[in-house]
Amino acid sequence: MSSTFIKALLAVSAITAASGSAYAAPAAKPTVAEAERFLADAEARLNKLSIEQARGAWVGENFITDDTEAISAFFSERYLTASGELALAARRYNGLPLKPDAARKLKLLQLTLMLSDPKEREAYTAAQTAMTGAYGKAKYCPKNPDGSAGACMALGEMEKVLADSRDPNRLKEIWLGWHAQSPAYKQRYSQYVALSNKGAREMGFADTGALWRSQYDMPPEQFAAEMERLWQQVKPLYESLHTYTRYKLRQAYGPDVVPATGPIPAHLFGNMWSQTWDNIYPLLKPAGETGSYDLSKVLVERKIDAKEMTADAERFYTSLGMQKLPASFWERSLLTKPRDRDVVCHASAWPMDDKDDVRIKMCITPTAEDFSTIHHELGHVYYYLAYNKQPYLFRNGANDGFHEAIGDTVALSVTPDYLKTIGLMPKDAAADADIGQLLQRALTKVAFLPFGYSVDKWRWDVYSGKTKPADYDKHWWELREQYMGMSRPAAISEQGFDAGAKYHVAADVPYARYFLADMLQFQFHRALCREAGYTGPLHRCSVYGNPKAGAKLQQMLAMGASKPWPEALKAISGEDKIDGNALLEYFAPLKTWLDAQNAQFAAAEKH
Ligand code: X8Z
Ligand code: ZN
Repeated sequence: MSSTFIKALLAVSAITAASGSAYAAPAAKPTVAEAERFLADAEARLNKLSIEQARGAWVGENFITDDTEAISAFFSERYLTASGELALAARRYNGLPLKPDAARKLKLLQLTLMLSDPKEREAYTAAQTAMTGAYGKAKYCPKNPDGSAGACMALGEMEKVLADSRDPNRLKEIWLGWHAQSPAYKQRYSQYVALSNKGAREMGFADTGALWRSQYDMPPEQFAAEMERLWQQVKPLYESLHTYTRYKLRQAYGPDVVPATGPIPAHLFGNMWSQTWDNIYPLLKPAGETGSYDLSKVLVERKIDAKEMTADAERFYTSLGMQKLPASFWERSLLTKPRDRDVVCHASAWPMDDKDDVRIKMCITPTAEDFSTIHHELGHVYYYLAYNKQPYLFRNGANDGFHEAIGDTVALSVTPDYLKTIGLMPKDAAADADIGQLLQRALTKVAFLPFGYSVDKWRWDVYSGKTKPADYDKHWWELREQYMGMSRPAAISEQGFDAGAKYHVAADVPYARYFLADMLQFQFHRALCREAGYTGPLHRCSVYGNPKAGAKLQQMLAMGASKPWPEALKAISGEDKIDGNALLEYFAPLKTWLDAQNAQFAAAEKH
């Protein structure tokens, strides 16, 4: 008998003792009744520990100090210990003729990593909290031209420069300034990867990447193939957008900065990771469009604060028939960046307990981008509220892509007409016509696709050991060139850690979810618009104020993770496959237009 197995048995006895249930020490042959009691005890224990873990992490990310980091790591480790022990103990019941719910719970319980050595568990959780904290407090401190120390810049300020400046040298400086921060935790990351893999292997997975790919109700190889299938489906649309963007960037910055062929330098897309390009819409907008209506400008001019922006988003959800956010949401959320302390500003939504303590943490600025992100975060919050009656192991999204897609689905209904309805756009404002609006949307949704795909393609190779630390950047940029058509604005080095300059790599949050969400949100949007009886073009549909559509959404949200995700997808859309088709339908008029523009540009360049 291995020592880990003995530990698992001890853990099971400990649960029995702690919960005082009638559950006896495992007999030689497991029974269905024993498995059911085991699951009930496991859920009770994990539920309790998850609440402590959430509190520790909340404090850790809201007040980054050495002490809070230690507190956060302490509770994470306790959770990790329990979930690992329970995962191992759960194996005993595999193969029993359980009811479908219990069988599903047993499976979900085993989709985790298990580190049997307490020292390694401690090192693992400490590294994870430390990297999240390091990312949160990283700053770029440029020197003044005279060599003296200049003011340090936090990520938010740097993102603003990337969004607004059109000076390629300044853009490059800021881009490099941020990407110079992550090498500080590169070594820690590579050690963390080794520990994480060890934990995945103890549970029988090939590595952590395989564990991640196993979370989608299908074998991991099939999931990788699904991702590739989806990418191939939407790739032609991305290519049309990339080609058009190249022409426009060449016009703006000249041929010395933007080459006629090959990858485009990554600092020119208005975003630190070039994952969304909406900030450069003014450079790309169709001739004749005024682009004069600017939500960011309205928010600033009218001094609409973070709370009001959040309340506007809440109003969308209540218009669908959903509940008002609980008072504790408003009391406990962090909506603006504190002036006197470091926090993890990357937007997030938190289920704090098994009731309705839900919060968001976000450094809101008055921009259209943040307005949309608040809708995204509230999507998570309403999902938490909808499934909070489910048993612990089902209190989750149908898969993680569903969780990321809900708020974005709602934000697709934030159309110019809707903004007029709620008074955030003057009634007489001339919004750009269809193509302008679609282009704006494509700069967030279509531009994102290869980024969403390639982040975890890189991590899968890191976790499998195919990519070693000295090749982290080499491989990161191979993928970015291959999928996104972009290049690093300066030489690649063996010490570099550009992937670590992205929050989800530093904090070890899987990323395939956002790629899936990019497709799913259009499937959900199309389904809700149909439910609302809408028959026009998808990009003009808004389900604001339609409780019938709201009920359809709510029905799926309430299922949580209780059923395999294809059933949840079926409940809302009648489809049982994630598919790029709804996204392609939404953007079809833009694709035709982009291809015509690109043909004209190509013809003009020939002459
Ligand atoms: O991280 C997020 C959300 C929180 S789950 C703000 N997103 C991804 C990112 O910022 O990289 C939303 C879209 C992609
Ligand atoms: Zn999210």
